[in-house]
Amino acid sequence: MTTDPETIGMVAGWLHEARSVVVLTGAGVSAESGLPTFRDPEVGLWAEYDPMELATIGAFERDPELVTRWYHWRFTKSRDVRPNPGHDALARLEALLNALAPGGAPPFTLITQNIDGLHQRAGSRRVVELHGSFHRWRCTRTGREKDLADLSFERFPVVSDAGGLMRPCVVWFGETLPPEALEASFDALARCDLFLSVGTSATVHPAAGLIEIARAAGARTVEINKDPTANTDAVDAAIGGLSGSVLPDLLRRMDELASGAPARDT
Ligand code: BJW
Repeated sequence: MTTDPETIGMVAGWLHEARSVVVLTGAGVSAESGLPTFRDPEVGLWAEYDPMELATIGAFERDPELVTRWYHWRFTKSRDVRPNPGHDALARLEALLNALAPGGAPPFTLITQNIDGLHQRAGSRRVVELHGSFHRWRCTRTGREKDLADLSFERFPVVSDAGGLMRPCVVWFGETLPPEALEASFDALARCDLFLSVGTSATVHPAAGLIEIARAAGARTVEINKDPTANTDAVDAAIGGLSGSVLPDLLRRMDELASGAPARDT
């Protein structure tokens, strides 16, 4: 793991050269906005309960009030925070790569495991939500979906007009991922020549396996993470640090490359 300017300059060069970039993000990218990650010791309902046990259909069936409160608490927390410089840098990267290669296949795909919508709020346009979103909820009886804004959270759990419990449109353990999200991910990975894994512990599948698909397609692989993960020793470049600092740094280096200015050490 390194934060040395040489590695950052090298990865900025790869980004500048790449024709198709895929970025996979996890909870670490939203940490600097003030949202708890899954596997760091945390506050509120996260300190009292193991998030890995709440994110299951079994937990919802056993205690729908608790699980609904947890997701609603997470939504209100996310509504009250802002995207951080890491989210902003990824939105700028997308715009920059689109401007460098107008037309044809999209040169940038952001695949996120996060359900908080912060990438979209930062201005990212092409976002694949692998684990769904807590902005949409669906009736467990009819399958009909509603926007969170159209639901009342005065009582927990939330019951639909049809008498079914409402659950967030997120992917819990043992559930399959949205087929359209998987398809969009596989499409992008098949043509990607640079893959970045950012702020994820890379422990949950199938997201954790996407890096292998990118590698098999011939892509260079990069990890940006606060702590080492199972990927750290296998990637072409591992940058240890906070995504809210490393990503803006990479963008600055890319701007310098795009304007022809010599890259300076930061
Ligand atoms: C920073 C930072 C900063 C902090 N800057 N970095 C193959 C092998 C083994 C098991 C399986 C397998 N295939 C399937 C499975 C089973 C299971 C699984 O993966 N289990 C593992 C635990 C072993 N997978 C599934 O069940 C999936 N479904 C599936 O495969 O269906 C087919 C199937 C069905 C039935 C049987 C078999 C197959 C579904 C997985 C759904 C995951 N859902 C959750 C909840 C989503 C809704 C919600 O948000 O509540 O997704 S669990 C949770 O983990 C959430 C996250 O998206 C996901 C990943 O977590 P993430 O983002 O990596 O967060 P953290 O906290 O783990 O890591 C944060 C990292 O950031 C850390 O490394 C920090 O250091 C770092 N960091 N601040 C940079 N500022």
